[in-house]
Amino acid sequence: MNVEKLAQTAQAMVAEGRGILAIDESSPTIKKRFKQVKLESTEENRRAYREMLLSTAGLGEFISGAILFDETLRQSTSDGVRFVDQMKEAGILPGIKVDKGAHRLAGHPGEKVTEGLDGLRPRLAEYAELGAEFAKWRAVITIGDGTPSSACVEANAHALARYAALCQEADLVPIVEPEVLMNGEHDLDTCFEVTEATLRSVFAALYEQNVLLEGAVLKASMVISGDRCPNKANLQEVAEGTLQCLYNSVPAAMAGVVFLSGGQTEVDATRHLNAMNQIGPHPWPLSFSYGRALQHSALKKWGENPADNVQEAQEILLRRARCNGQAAMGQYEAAMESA
Ligand code: 5MM
Repeated sequence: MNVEKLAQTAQAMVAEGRGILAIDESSPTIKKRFKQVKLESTEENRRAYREMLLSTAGLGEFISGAILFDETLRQSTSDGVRFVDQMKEAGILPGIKVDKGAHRLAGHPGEKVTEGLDGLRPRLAEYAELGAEFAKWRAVITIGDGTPSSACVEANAHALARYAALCQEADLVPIVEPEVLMNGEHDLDTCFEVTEATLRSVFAALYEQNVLLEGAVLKASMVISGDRCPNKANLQEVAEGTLQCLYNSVPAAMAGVVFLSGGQTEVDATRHLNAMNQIGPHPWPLSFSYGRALQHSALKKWGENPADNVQEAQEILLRRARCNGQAAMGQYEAAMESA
């Protein structure tokens, strides 16, 4: 394990004013996203879409790294340049999603555990060989009637920690992502309790597995009301609740915290991040690792006419990346949306 390299990469991932682009949708997820814009999920469409995103001029100013799916890591641009090489040229670190998805947790109806530990060591060695600098593993925690169970939280925390230790052994920085889903009627306080318990369990497991926190990045969900909650918390409450929760459970040694967007609108995700960074300074850089909140409008524009709308879609992506880059420094303003 190269401690210095891990710490340097982790710091680069959360460098000032930059964040991560999550484009690691698995085959079923990208099929769903393409369906919304009436596109067929063929290998060539997926390649062309990701080429459109990754070849956006100037993206590296706001995007430190991008998380790819296995298929994308092996693909090239239409000119035959490997995406990994194109990204490195643009100053964007290549990352790879290495989990095998969330599957039903036996004995716990409605709950899931993320799989993928079997054979992970040789897969990580191959990904490092292909040029990946960091990896990602996402656990899913569902708030519902009597859930999450401690069995679900602990099983996911254990898997995240085993994954993180294996990544560091291969000199890849692990992004540790325990996502508390925002689906449900629950209020902000419930989300706070579940997120805090989940994070405490994750950090206990990371400690147990000897994971180097300076060489790891937490990808967290914000503390937010459920999407069907009748009394939704406001911007300030989300920002303060999320910060309090992180302060209660995330060691200061962690290299950085990046947020997922989880179904928030693009602008809400930016405003929440900005509000948190206006309250700082914090023990760790607070940035973004958005999937939908960076891609939604760009995909919509591209999907209308993939042959002609590349430049317009790239402008939309670049604007969202810039707005989030500013939010990562607490300097976002609404006027930037139309700049
Ligand atoms: C981009 O989507 C990622 C992969 O999802 P699946 O395994 O379900 O295909 C996902 O892990 C994503 O990185 C996080 O959920 C954050 O994305 P959002 O859209 O919530 O910001």
